[in-house]
Amino acid sequence: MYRVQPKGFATKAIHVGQDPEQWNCMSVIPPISLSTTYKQDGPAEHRGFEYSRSGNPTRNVLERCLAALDNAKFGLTFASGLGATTTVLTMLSTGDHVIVGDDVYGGTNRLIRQVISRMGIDFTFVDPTDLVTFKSAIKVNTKLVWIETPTNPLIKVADIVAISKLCHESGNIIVAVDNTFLTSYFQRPLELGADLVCYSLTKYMNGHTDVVMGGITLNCEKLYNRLKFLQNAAGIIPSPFDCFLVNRSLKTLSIRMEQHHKNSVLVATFLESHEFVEKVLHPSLPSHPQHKIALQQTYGYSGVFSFYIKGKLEHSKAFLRALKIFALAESLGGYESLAELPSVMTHASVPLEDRQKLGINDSLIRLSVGLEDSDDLINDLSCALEVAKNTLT
Ligand code: P1T
Repeated sequence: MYRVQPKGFATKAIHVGQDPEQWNCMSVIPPISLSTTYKQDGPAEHRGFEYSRSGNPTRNVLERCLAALDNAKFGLTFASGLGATTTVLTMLSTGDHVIVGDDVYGGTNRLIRQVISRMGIDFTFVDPTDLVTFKSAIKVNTKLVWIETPTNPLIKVADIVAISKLCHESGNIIVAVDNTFLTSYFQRPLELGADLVCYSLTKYMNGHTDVVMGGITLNCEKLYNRLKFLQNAAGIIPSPFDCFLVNRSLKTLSIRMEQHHKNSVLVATFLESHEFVEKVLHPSLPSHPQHKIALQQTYGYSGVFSFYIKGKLEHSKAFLRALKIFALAESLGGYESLAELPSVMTHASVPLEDRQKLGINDSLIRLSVGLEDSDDLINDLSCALEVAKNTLT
């Protein structure tokens, strides 16, 4: 059994930051403030807003609500999930060292290897489920740990309590957890000891596949002030219209996540029993290596998981082409079901040697189970597996 979700999440999602009294017109739904600039009463005398990059009323509403959902003091939003990651990494200086989970989103891997490492910042990629190796990777100049849990696309579950303890005992290391796959509804890393929670809000938090955005929540005021400064100084901000959309989407986050959980468990259980499936990677299944940790630190699971099909690239391709309800597309977390092949799509930029070592091969298929009827989804997968099975090589 997963942890029991405390009451109050849905109420916070619907009300925090939304008080109609803050607007002259008493708007129940927060208005979209498109103005790029705000009239000042006197030079440098303003009423909270001066220029929309440094602060915007619609963005403020969303940032307050996001913080509340993680029981955090502060929230910040960015133009994309990678924009949030970039902003965190720009807190570092030349000579600093960072430990990164070995299985992270391909774009995060590419940002680190091909952009940030050129600025004289040193990185070590480590399996976040192997605490012994993790500990030995810590150096005197380690300033940041960046992990995803569950990881993308291998769905490894890291022990946030243990990693945070290790990092805080070993020095002043900031622990950042990318919580994109579970959202604040199913996992709240700050309560488990992490310092920063990062999101691709593009995924479940928005959930409607129509906004690209990133977010950070945190409790430390000093870190917040630095990140708030960088949000304005580097300028990787979201548009007010997108903030409005994500804020609207948060109102249904709890019910969407409950349904993603139900559907994905049914689909994963079906796949695990299928003769043409080698292995299913889903934290709700007792066969998952970190199943117990998942139950201890989360309140449930979302719709994204991976499985190995029996066969080779041709079989994976035949399967993906045969799907009718699942769309063959990158991304995850929307109400619609998606399927993809990480080795040639989302994780193609991870060096081949690393992919081989990790197990991101041509038989690994990632699903994002949406909110359609589970019977229809299972039927779609069943028919596509049949096509793959009958593919001659
Ligand atoms: O796409 P963007 O909003 O910039 O978010 C980047 C990102 C960060 N963290 C995780 C765990 C992610 O999965 C992503 C984006 N991932 C995909 C687009 C994908 O298909 O995996």
